[in-house]
Amino acid sequence: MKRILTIQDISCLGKCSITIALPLLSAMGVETVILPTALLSTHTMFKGFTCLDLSDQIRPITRHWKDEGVHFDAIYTGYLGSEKDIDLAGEVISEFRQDDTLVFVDPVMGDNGKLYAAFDAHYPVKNRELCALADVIVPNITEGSLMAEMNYKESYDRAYLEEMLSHLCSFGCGMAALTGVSLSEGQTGVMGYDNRRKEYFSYQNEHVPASFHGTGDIFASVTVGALMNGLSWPQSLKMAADYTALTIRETMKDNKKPWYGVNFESTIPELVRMLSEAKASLR
Ligand code: PXL
Repeated sequence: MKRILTIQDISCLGKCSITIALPLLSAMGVETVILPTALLSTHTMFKGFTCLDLSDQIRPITRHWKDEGVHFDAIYTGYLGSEKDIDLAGEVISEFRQDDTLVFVDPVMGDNGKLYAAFDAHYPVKNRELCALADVIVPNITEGSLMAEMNYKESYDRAYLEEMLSHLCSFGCGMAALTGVSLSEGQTGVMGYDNRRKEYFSYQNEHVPASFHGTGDIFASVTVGALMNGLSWPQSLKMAADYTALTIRETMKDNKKPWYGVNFESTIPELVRMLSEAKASLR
């Protein structure tokens, strides 16, 4: 069984980060080791959240794992929350990366053209350094534009996305995918770039007119889970896009507060079905 280490926060209420990665990756048949960087009462879009910084635990925990001689097939980082935690995640990557370890970075820091309130203008520079260590990165357009130092555009063409992707890969990662992109009216999906093969890939679904917290974490978790199951880069991005769109549609039936997150619990059986169908096509 493949084993992933995921480094992100635990937000107790408001589904995101580890409370999404752990159930989805487990459902996809991947052992998931967690390294929580902080314990929050809720994610940071709620008012009045509490936050216990756990970063002083990272070195003692990983030292213990080193003594155990543990091997990770992938290291997946998500929301880190501070520049110090980005540096610590970089240390963990250098310490545990082996030739067969996939380093997957979701540089979570903003949306809709803006950095999240907790971060200042230097945070994207630090995230770019972390992305340079990665094999795969999955920013949204806001995060991509901040790291590539390009203007954020609400409406754009394929050339804008291609320029952003090749810029991002020029910092060092092997593959990059921009999430939440619209290549034609009424459609939303993903556009990826494989820097080794110099190949672009895009996949679009009908746009679902709703916005929920945590969909980026759903997309990232399913992509890395699919890659761990032996699916190709385009197959993994397609599955992540389809599953994210399906889960948003499912959540729309339940008229609750969008910042509580999506109802992925109801769509896990479909994820398992999609994965086994895709794996059967590999045989
Ligand atoms: O879903 C990304 C995320 C994860 N963790 C925390 C967050 C956010 C986005 O705002 O606040 C704590």
